[in-house]
Amino acid sequence: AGQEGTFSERSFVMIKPDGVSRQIVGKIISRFEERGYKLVAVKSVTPSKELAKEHYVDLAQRPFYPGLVDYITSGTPVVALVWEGKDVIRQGRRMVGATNPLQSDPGSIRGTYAVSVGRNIIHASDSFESATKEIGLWFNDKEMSSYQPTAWPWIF
Ligand code: RTP
Repeated sequence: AGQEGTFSERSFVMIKPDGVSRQIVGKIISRFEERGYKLVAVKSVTPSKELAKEHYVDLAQRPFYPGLVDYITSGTPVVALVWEGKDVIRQGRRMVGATNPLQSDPGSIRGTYAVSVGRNIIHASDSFESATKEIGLWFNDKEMSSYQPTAWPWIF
């Protein structure tokens, strides 16, 4: 996932089926673009059970895991994204907000759009290790673009 702590750091972000169904994909993408992050990869995917289970494998023992997998594989697509830029992993988590909407900052994405922990709109990688694993799980190298946004010299 790029180099941790550099401008090439990358994070995996997924707009979950509720975000797609509620038609706020553009608003969410805009937040990352406006912050200055570079869109490196984007696709709409209707995840298989296998993909959803592997993505959340660390939560396999949790009681909410089966419901979580059902939610992600509802049949409505998700939008898989890779964003690049300075501190994008930690900053992305802050922009997304706390998992439980009761704790998410009102200015965050979840704090703006979500009221239920089980329907919280969006996922973002929580560490460099997770980002590396998730980008590799959802994308292949050919799907990742390399370019320099014209705004970058003024942002970073
Ligand atoms: P995510 O992985 O989706 O970015 O979420 P997160 O790190 O903020 O939270 P995590 O603990 O990894 O949980 C993953 C997702 O599982 C669902 N969840 N449901 N008590 C519950 O019903 C419950 N707890 C978690 C949420 O969709 C959460 O984002």
